[in-house]
Order: sequence, then structure tokens, then C-alpha cells
Amino acid sequence: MIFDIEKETMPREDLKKLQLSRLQDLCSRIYYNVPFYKKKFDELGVKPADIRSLDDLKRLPFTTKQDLRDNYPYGLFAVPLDNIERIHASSGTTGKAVVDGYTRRDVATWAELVARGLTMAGATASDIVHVAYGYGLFTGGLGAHYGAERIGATVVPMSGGATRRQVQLLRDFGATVLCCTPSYANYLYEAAVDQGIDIAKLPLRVGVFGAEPWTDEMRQDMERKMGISAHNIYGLSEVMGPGVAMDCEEKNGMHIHEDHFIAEIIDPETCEVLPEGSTGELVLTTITKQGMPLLRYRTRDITSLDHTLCHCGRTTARMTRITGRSDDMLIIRGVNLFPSQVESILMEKEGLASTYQLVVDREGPLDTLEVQVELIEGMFSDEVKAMQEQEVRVRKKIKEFLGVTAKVTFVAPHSIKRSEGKAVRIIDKRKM
Ligand code: DLL
Repeated sequence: MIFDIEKETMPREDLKKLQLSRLQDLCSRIYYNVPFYKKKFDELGVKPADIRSLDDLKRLPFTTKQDLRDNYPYGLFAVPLDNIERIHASSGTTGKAVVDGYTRRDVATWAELVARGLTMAGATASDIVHVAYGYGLFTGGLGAHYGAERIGATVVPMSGGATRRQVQLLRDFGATVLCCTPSYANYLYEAAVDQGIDIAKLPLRVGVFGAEPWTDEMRQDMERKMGISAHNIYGLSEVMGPGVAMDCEEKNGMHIHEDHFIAEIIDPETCEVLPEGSTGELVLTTITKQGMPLLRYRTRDITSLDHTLCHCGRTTARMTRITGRSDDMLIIRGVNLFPSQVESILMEKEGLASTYQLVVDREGPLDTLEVQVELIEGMFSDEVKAMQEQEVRVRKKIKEFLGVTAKVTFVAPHSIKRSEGKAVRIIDKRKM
């Protein structure tokens, strides 16, 4: 099913025309209403009227997370505060919070885009949607909530935490759709096993998982053990929250709602726009947002775009699974590495759980990497030798495929701290 057949299957030529007129409108709105953008345009000698084609986007300035921090809290709003209906923010681990303001229309658009995504995942008005993303300033909970209401589903606004109770209510309320981070879904699965509940036997049939990187191997594992169809959902607070892009039934990249966002891929070092199909940093321009529109926002997320037609019939571009944020990229003795690359290798090995951590440290001038991975229940062996041999096999594979020498340590089931939201995959002792 397609939520908005006209917009989601629009011929690309028409879509581009719509994008251009919305981009021109955006440029006028921000030039005349946001001093930060007026200054940037003036410095580059560009006026809104100079934007005559989508290609002219390249002439416009980028916006970075630092720009948002410098204009904290309301400096980038393009409407008077009276017209802001909602505020969300992401705390970030360092520095000031990054704030986003939504007008009434922005909230309605957001609900509609999440509704499109839920429909792509196969959810309908007959579903019971259990939302275990956190509610509050984080966009996950309320974003999924409004989207589920918009398709007419029954919403269970559970939020994160109280994991034992979540499992009981998943069973008792008969949820058919679960929205949470993939790592929390794994945690819920483990908690269910502990309580003697087999999630695969519950009515649950769809997972809407996102807010953190995860691999296709992890998706397959979750689909198998939980008896669900698991879909990837992408978004970020600054741009809207969940609902920027979503997997359809083909699970072959996430469809970007291009009538609302223009996506570009740039080289994060040179900021040059890369040719179609290249991997690089995703840059998003919000062409319909009123409250806090962003021009060429540098997401730091690494992905690539695919414009080929999808079998589902939608004409929008798809972004590949995010390998990681450029901020999360580790450089171990000169080799660039994302946690998700290690995850792909771990998930191929039988007996290893999906809970792992990369511990980075320094010995003298050299960086060291230790991969700690949990064994699944029943696989912890007293036979030290057998375990060591297995560890060596994983180490060799990491070296062979990623070019990094890592120490691999198998740890007991449930020994790595679980998160109720985004998983912590990197412990960087060099920074402590
Ligand atoms: O995580 C919004 C969201 C909520 C998305 C619920 C999906 C579901 P932030 O907390 O601002 O917002 O974090 C945004 O999380 O820039 C990515 O690095 C990462 N991220 C989000 N979705 C995915 C995904 C929400 N599907 C940051 N795969 C983004 C990989 C993701 N990374």
C-alpha cells in the first residue's frame, strides 16, 4: 500500500519541478526572515532570485551543527515564536542542545511523513502500534506516535524503559507493530526470553527500527528470531525527527520523501557534490518546513543515493543503510573503521549475540582496539581452548576484511550494559 500515491509515485520530472519551486520559496523565506542566512547569501553574493534551477543549489551555503549551536536556541527560526507550536531538542553528548521548532503545519507534515513510512512497512489502521522510542524532547516517541495516529492505528504510547513491563504489555495488548531502536528491540527480545515469552508467537509482525546504525545482518537475525518484518527508519532532530526516509517492502534502501527534502551527497573533506551513486556525507535541504527550515544541512551521516526505480512503484530516491556518522568513524592506526563494519562480521558468526562494544585505547604511541562481544546463552563454554580458537577466527576475519588488528574478547551473556535508547558501541578511553 502507498499512503500518498500522487506524491510518492510522481514522475521524476514533475518531482524536480515541485522541488525547484519549493526551493525558490525556501530561499526567499530564509533570506528575508533569518539574519543568519541573509548574511551567508550576501557573503556569497547570491540572491534568492538567482536560484533558477536545482543545479543552483550548489551555489548556496551549507548549514552545520555548529551553526545551530551558535544560534541557540531560536536564532534560526523563520517565523515568530507565536507561530511555533512545538519544540524538540537533541541533547548531544557535548555542547549545547540542538533545537528544532515546528509550526502547526510542520507537525502535520511530520505526522504525514511518518504515516507514509509506517504504510511502507505494511502498517494499516487495523494495527496496534507499540511505541517504545522515548517520549519527550527526543523526536522518536512523539514522531512515531503522530504518524501511527495519522494512519488510524491504535497507539500504545509506552516510551522507553520498564523493560519487563514492556514485554508483558506487548503480549497483553497484542501489539502488531513495534517502534524502537534496533538495540532496544534486541533487549526486549532477551527480556521476553527471560520471562518465558516467545515474541515470535505473539501477534507482533512489523518492526520500525531506527535512530542508530544497524546492519542488514542484524535485520535478518531479528526477523528470524522475532518472527517479524523489520524496517529501517531514518531521521534526525534538526531536520524533523523520524520520517525523513523509510524502507519499503523491498528493503533495498530507504525512500526519501523528496517532495519535502532535497538530498545531496558530498565529500566531507572537500564539500564537493559527488556523482550519483557515490558514498559520502548526506546533505539535506528542508523545502517545506516553516519553523526552522535548513539549507544544505550537513548530517555527518555516511550513505549513498539510488535513483533507479524501485519495484514498489515509488519514484523517490533511496538512501542506503547508514554505515555510521563521520563523527563515529574510528581511525585505528590509520585505518578508518565504523562499528557497523565490525557488526557485519560478528553477525555472521554463530553463537555471538548482537551486543558488542569497541574499546579504543592507546598503548604508547599506538591505538589499540578491543572488540568485546557477548556470547548467546548456552554458548559460553568452559573449554578455554575452544573459546580462544573462536576468538582468533573472528580476529582474523576482522584483520582480513577491515585491515585492523583487534583483540577479540567473548564476554558472558548480558554482561554489556543495555541501553533503552541508542546503543553505546564505542568506549574511547583515549578521550577519558
Ligand atoms: O534519532 C530521530 C529518529 C527517531 C530516527 C526514531 C529514527 C527513529 P537524533 O537523536 O537527532 O534523531 O539522531 C539523529 O541518528 O543523524 C543518524 O546518525 C542516526 N540515525 C537515525 N536513524 C538512523 C538509521 C533521531 N535508521 C542521528 N540508521 C542521525 C542509522 C540513524 N543511523
